Amino acid sequence: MPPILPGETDIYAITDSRLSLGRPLEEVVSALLGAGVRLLQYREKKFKAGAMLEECRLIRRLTREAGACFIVNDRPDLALLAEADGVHVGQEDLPVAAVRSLLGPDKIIGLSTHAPEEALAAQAAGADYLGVGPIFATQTKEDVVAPVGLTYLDWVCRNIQRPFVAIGGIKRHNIAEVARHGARCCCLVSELVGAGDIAAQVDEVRRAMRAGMA
Ligand code: 3NM
Repeated sequence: MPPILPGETDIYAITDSRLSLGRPLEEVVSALLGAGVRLLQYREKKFKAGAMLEECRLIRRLTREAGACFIVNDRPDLALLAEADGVHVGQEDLPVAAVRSLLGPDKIIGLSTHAPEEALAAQAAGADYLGVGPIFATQTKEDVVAPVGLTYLDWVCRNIQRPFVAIGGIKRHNIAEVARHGARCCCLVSELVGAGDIAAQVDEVRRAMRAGMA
């Protein structure tokens, strides 16, 4: 199964048990995949490693069945053990070169960036895709930098050749604007895993995004 990068698919979903209305991970992930999400990241900051590995293995099974790409946040060890397609790291996590030496050339490595110099460095370091954000204010990520707004997104669209995903505070009501500014893949956390009806929410978000691209 070839890995799927941002830009080859429009929606990038990230798990977060704190926002999932008490529903089990399997229910949330199945709903996302059933709605056609093809790029999914596992992100839990406070769980123990053993519990995270079990959850990663569960997501690997579900994403494999659905033909979806599976990325693990921050933890190359878990990605290798669970046979994930790749890892997403932040500016203060392991550097891309170190993750590459662990994962080899075929796995996907994503890197969060918040400013032009970080985007250029991510590209030079060989990141396969860039996170671009936070576009708007978000409560979901702790210690997040101030919103970079659409200005940084505009800069990335003009200057970066790698695939990228816009992230941070993206909702149904503002995703059209993000798409209008050139994003072809958007990542939403609270708006998707926190929705009562996840499948309906994915449909609505997609519809709104397409409207912005038209
Ligand atoms: N990374 P929501 S913002 C995980 O800017 C993450 O790098 C960000 O959550 C970045 O869609 C973010 O609920 C959280 O605002 C996005």
